[in-house]
Amino acid sequence: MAALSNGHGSSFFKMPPIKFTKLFINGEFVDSLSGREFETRDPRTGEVITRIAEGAKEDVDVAVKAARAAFDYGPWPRMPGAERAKIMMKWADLVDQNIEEIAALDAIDAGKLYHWCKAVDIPAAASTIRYYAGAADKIHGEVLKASREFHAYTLLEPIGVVGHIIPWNFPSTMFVAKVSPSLAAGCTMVLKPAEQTPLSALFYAHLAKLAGIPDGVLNVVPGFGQTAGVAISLHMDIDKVSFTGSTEVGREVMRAAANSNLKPVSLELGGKSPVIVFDDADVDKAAELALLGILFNKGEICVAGSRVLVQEGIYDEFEKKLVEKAKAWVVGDPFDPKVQQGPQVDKKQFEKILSYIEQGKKEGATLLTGGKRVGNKGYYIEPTIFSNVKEDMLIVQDEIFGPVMALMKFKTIEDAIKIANNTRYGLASGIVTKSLDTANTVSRSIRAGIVWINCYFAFGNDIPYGGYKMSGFGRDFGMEALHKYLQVKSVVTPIYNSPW
Ligand code: TXE
Repeated sequence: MAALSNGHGSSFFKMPPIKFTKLFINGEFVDSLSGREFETRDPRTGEVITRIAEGAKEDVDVAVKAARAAFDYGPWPRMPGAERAKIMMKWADLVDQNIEEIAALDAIDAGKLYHWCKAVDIPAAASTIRYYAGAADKIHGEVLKASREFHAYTLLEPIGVVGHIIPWNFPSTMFVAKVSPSLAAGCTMVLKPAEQTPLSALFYAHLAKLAGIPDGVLNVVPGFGQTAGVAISLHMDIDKVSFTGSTEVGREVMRAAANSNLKPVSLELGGKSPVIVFDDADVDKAAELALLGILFNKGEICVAGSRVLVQEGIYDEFEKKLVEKAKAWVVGDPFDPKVQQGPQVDKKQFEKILSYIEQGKKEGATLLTGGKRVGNKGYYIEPTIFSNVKEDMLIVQDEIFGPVMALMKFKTIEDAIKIANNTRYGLASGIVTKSLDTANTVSRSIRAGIVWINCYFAFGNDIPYGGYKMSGFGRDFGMEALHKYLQVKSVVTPIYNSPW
């Protein structure tokens, strides 16, 4: 396997300027009240990039106060949607003007491929902002003909102050997926980025201010889950929490909401998504798709196709091609344009993945390729494929969140559906077949929030995204996401002497 440049030795090594390291509250960058800071590290080397102001409960309180005042008295929720849209469009333009810098921040903070971020993630972030800006003046209720005696209509109102808690694997995508629909709805908010990746969130906040988003509407409080995160989910003055992260923490967020003010929560959690390849598939293309399904973003994506089910007629040929392709996959410095996979985000995730690989070997699965770290610096891991796995093995049931695939053989369509649904998760799924009947039958039988037929990772601003089962509930993207941040109010008035 080609392991390319790894860390400081690389001629591609870049360090963008770090301009924002403080909390963003009420339109200003401020120190934390405790004066504490934490380190954010470069996963290429494990070295410290910079120190960031560490928000905790008291800082969340100040941020919520600012967001509450901006909601109760400020212009944002009261503006006509078209005015909010104008400001959001300007924000999107500023994102477009700073693509390279934001892409570099995500690459050093999260180990993401710089050229991919530059070409896809950051332009897509701007397009997500524009999508919801376009919705801001199209939020309306319905007129209801309640009865002969009453006339009624519904108003869609912003839900209030929103708490967003986001993870580190897609710092830009997650930021705009949460912030844009809630802004369009007229909400104000406090967002906590993941402690591993605070840099781009602060940059987006700076651009939001430049665009004219009023002070207090968008507050960004970097910090840890057990302090700042808990303070958000327990807060009595936050009206809704939108969370993306692990299933374990999702449970805690829901419990905190129940134990405080019963705020509604939406949870986008883990996954163990199946990719099902049928005998009639083009084997070469299917192997390529399945490999991308697990290796894209180093497997750090909640919809990773981590279980690959292949029908017996093509299994041997598929396995051979898959392993060949995995061996040719290029791991290395995420700033190098030839590289396909950068380092895992941090030491904790790196060690978690390696320990699952050991677990897989212990459980008796066959290691077809990979299984080790790459190089001796940073958090790089080889593309890893296990075969001869059993459905109850931990590597088949648990979310590994790394470049580790479990490959399985099946006989009939019924077997495939049964194996695919044998998981506590239900986020995504993929089907590779030329048969429309097979695609239709399987897509209706899979208990997951998205089914990709003859494609994978096909995302779009208007495609809702979220889970069944323990993958959570609520949807990001699409108009579904906008409605998470709206309340329905019914208004009823009597009508006298109407014959209708
Ligand atoms: O997640 P956490 P971690 C999965 C993936 C990964 C595992 C652990 O399997 O290996 O989770 O990753 C904040 N109250 N996913 O530990 O802890 C935290 O600060 C409130 C899948 O990084 O769930 C961060 O901002 N907030 C996932 C966010 O929650 C808390 C993406 C996510 O961190 C908190 C990431 C608490 N008690 C990990 N504890 C996906 N669905 O894409 C932590 N946080």
